Amino acid sequence: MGSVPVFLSDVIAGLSLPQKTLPPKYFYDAAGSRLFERICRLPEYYLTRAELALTRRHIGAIARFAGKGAELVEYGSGESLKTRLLIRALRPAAYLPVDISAAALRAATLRLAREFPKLRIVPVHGDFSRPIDLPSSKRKRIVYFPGSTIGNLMPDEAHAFLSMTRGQALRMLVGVDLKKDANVLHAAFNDSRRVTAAFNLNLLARINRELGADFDLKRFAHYAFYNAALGRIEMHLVSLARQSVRIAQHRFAFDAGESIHTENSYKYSVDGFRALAAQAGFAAKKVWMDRKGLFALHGLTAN
Ligand code: SAH
Ligand code: AVI
Repeated sequence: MGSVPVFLSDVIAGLSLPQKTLPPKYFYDAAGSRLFERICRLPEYYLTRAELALTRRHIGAIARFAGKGAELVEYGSGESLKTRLLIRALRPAAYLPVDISAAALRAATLRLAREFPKLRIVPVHGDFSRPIDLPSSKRKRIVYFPGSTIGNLMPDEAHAFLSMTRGQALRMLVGVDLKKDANVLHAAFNDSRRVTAAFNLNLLARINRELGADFDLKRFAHYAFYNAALGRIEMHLVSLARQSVRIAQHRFAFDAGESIHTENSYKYSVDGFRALAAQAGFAAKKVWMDRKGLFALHGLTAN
């Protein structure tokens, strides 16, 4: 007997929990990555614009902190948008984008190779929720983790991730969305064009496509709210009826109103994130923000 593919076993395990759950890393098939790129350009989704603005504004100081000529490792690189600013300023010896989305990684690598013909690009297709073996090198490395992707990890997962990267580089740049007015957060995850809803529902479409399931997408609705007590946006897919869904040889019953919890997006104050970094053995040496104080980029050094 062959082993059960990990996507299938993660889906079965998550939907068997009392609060049905799916890991957010599965959002990013080719369609999911394209939807995320559209989210980044939405008027309500301030995160990308704020991080781009702060990176442009402080690029000199960021480059001095990161140091020139090292290898630049980026986790969750997606379309490598902000990275272009860093590549120009740092002139890295190599760029190693790491992403679970083969499609996004391929497209970004092709685009960057055209834009920076002299840059050595070493794409790494992998899942950073497990230990990742990067190709060995004698060069110094800087790890870049923008976009507040760290906010999609539970605090214990964020701790495990930071502990892993601590063994890979002495310096890190981590982009983190700040706590703010819940209405601003709510709008960013409930955009009027419903692109975030499509992004959330694509997870069920992907399960149908790849695992031969029979989710009826019209019978699930996107639901996102700010959970102030836990400091996170929660995204759910809510069943609009009592129904049952088949996935491979498994069946899952849903009550009307029952949800699948698909994503958390934690928001951290500057001090809250510094405490998380300190627990993983990093000292937070620098922090840069956009003019509106929406987003922070932390410069960490390994203790
Ligand atoms: N850094 C980009 C993209 C952020 S979206 C930006 O700032 O805009 C999050 C990215 O992380 C996606 O490209 C997704 O495919 C990737 N990703 C999510 N979970 C992952 C995991 N467990 N391992 C590797 N990549 C992951
Ligand atoms: C990738 N990540 C940081 C996004 C976020 O803001 O948490 C994912 C996302 N989910 C809905 N909109 C965007």
